[in-house]
Amino acid sequence: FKVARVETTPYNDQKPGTSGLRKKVKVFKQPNYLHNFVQSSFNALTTAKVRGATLVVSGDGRYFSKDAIQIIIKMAAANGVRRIWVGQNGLLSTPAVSAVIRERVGSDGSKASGSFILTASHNPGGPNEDFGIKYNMENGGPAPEGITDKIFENTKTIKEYLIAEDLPDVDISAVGITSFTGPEGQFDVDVFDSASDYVKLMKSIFDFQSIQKLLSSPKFTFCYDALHGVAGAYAKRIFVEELGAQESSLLNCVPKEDFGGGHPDPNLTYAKELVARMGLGKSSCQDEPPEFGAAADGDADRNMVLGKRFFVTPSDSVAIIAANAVQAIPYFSGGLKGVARSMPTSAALDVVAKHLNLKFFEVPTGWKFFGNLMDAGLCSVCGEESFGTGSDHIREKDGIWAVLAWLSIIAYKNKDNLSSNKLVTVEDIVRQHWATYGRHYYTRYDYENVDAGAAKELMAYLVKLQSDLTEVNKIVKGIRSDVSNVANADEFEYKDPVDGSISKHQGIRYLFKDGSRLVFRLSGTGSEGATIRLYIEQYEKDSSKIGRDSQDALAPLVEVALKLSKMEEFTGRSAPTVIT
Ligand code: VG1
Ligand code: CO
Repeated sequence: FKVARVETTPYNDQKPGTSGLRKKVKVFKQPNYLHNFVQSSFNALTTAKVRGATLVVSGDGRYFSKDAIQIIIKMAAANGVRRIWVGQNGLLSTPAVSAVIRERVGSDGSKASGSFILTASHNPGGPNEDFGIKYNMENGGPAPEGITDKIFENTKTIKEYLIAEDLPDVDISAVGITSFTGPEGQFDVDVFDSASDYVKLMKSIFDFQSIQKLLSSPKFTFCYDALHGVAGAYAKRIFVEELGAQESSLLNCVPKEDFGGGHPDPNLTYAKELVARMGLGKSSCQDEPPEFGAAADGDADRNMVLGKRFFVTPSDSVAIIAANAVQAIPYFSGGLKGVARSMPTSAALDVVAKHLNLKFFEVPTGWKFFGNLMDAGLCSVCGEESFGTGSDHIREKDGIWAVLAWLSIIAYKNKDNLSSNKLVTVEDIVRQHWATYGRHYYTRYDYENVDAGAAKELMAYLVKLQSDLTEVNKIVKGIRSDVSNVANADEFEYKDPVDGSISKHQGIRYLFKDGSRLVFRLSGTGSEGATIRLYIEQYEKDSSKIGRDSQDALAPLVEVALKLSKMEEFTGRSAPTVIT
């Protein structure tokens, strides 16, 4: 093939957000839009990470992925990349990409040094929906801000990109290596099985035999919903073929370009079918619900865990995994190096860390901050309130890992009574946890697609308010006299303990004397308008008060949050788009 230099002009909207660049497909389809971003990414990397390198290119299979993969292959060839690895049909979950970068060795001994992941994660897909691209580094984690800032700078000045226009499209539906010859020698495209590296890694972490025993016990019933995302490519292999779950326990496990028209976000609003099957929500099924249910998002890095008629908050989930990991999961049998959560995630994990005397870190939203801690050997288990849970086995959150962690814990709690007909259920495990550590009532209100100007004004108003706590408390008491005092208010700022980098403006916090918190942030993953996220949390140690309905328990704080922020005045919204 030949290398063509193609002239181009910059776009001014290619700033990567919390997790890469996410835009409507029609934005990505503008002339050279994807090309500019890919070339800007190559230009942001050191030469050694491009020339002669091995890169992974794959994603959640959403609409436009197949076109994008062919474009990236041709551009990689022209930029001197030696090899491109592609999951069969272009499918690799985000955690599987991370695993492949860290674990896979090519037939010629090659190792990957980075990856383009093609996904807009939990955003819907299809011709009128979202596409996304992000770059992951040699450690298998998202590019740090230093790199994403450079990519953005490059997109603003780009003048040309390199492409092997005459390279034929590669058939990515069949496993195998295709070789080409370019001006600098050989270039290979290696299409490989999407699941095997990841399955191998999972088998090295968990005790598959004990999970298999649990799944084969008649008193334990199981259900998994991939929401037509890429998790489907793993669910059958792991849950059915390896662990012996019944095929009928898999819902929506055929990956689709448009996620079947749904919103591939595993929460109580969007995972409707699973929620009904689990006996939650209004339209619940007649049949006896399964004992355990879980769902994933489009790229399978998120998870929702449910018990029979019972919802596990993601903040509780990571705390419970941390509390039980050493006993229940062989990978952690030597102990935990430390634990970490994102700032808006509830403090349930903090209490476990304190109790078990573990190193603890609070980082800004987004997975890239956990990676540095893990690379430095400071953190084993981490999580976010946004249905993200994971560990240092890779450098991304991991939806299927979280499910296997929960199944391991359930298997462990039932190891002595699997033959009796009593089961220690998901709900039992969570209630026992609350009884030991106290309960963090928690809810998140999302206001999606709000006018961007109005959202900024609301945030600016809240920052301004913070300068005078006496005034804040006067307002708060005027709204509800039964909530505690605001003891502190700030904008969260993080200094990375490993590389010393500072991230500012990571969310506005109102911290109450009794440990309650209100947090306001703007989303960094949307593709249109602004999304305001409001996080509300209240800690209850008194065991007689831990069994309340969480929306009831939080009602006073919610009222304070909405009135204090003048939410309706600024946004015109009387209710959030989604409550989780
Ligand atoms: C959201 C979540 C955040 C998560 C991010 C990426 O970001 O709040 O916790 O890490 O999505 O998840 P934001 O900036 O919109 O609040 V995924 O599964 O979309 O890659
Ligand atoms: Co995701």
